[in-house]
Amino acid sequence: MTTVIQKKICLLGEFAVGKTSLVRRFVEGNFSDRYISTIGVKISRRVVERASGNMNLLVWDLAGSDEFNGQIQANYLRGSSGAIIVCDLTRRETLSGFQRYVEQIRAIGLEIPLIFIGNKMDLLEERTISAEDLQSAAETFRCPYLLSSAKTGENTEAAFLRLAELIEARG
Ligand code: G3D
Ligand code: MG
Repeated sequence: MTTVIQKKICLLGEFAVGKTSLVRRFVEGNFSDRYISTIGVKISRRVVERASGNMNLLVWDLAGSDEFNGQIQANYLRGSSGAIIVCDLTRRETLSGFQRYVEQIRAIGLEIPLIFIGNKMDLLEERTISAEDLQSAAETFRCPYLLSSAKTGENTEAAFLRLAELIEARG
């Protein structure tokens, strides 16, 4: 019998950075198993095959507006085994949110692996955040980072799989 472990991960990032698009790519239509309307969260599921057994990833994504009060934020984060924090490489202000998200995660006592994603790497001409900017943010918080495109699919799966690896390494 194979063991299946279940892990919750959540997506964080300013409005329209591409969180939902990244999740959609990753779960490939296997979307919206559950929708918790009271807190505006959509939960999708994908099984990732790992050497140690299958990992059932429950991906939490904000369904509506990304504005919420502190209580919902805590409910959204609580129980997560990892998080993907996303910025939009064409909107410089979306990078400054990273610190806030990391602080919110730590404020509720979560010590979980994080991955920083600079999304929309396909929009080269419009890029206002460089790979070096992202790298330096990642170094500040000691997190791995990746540039991705939910549009082309580049590094989309890789980001989720990397997080799954880090979660697995934590045991
Ligand atoms: P959010 O869930 O973080 O709020 P969404 O963001 O996934 O809803 O994406 C916001 C918009 O950005 C969408 O455009 C989506 O198609 C686009 N988008 C997401 N990822 C990428 C990407 O990697 N490259 C490009 N070029 N666009 C992307 P619309 O026009 O549907 O609002
Ligand atoms: Mg969304």
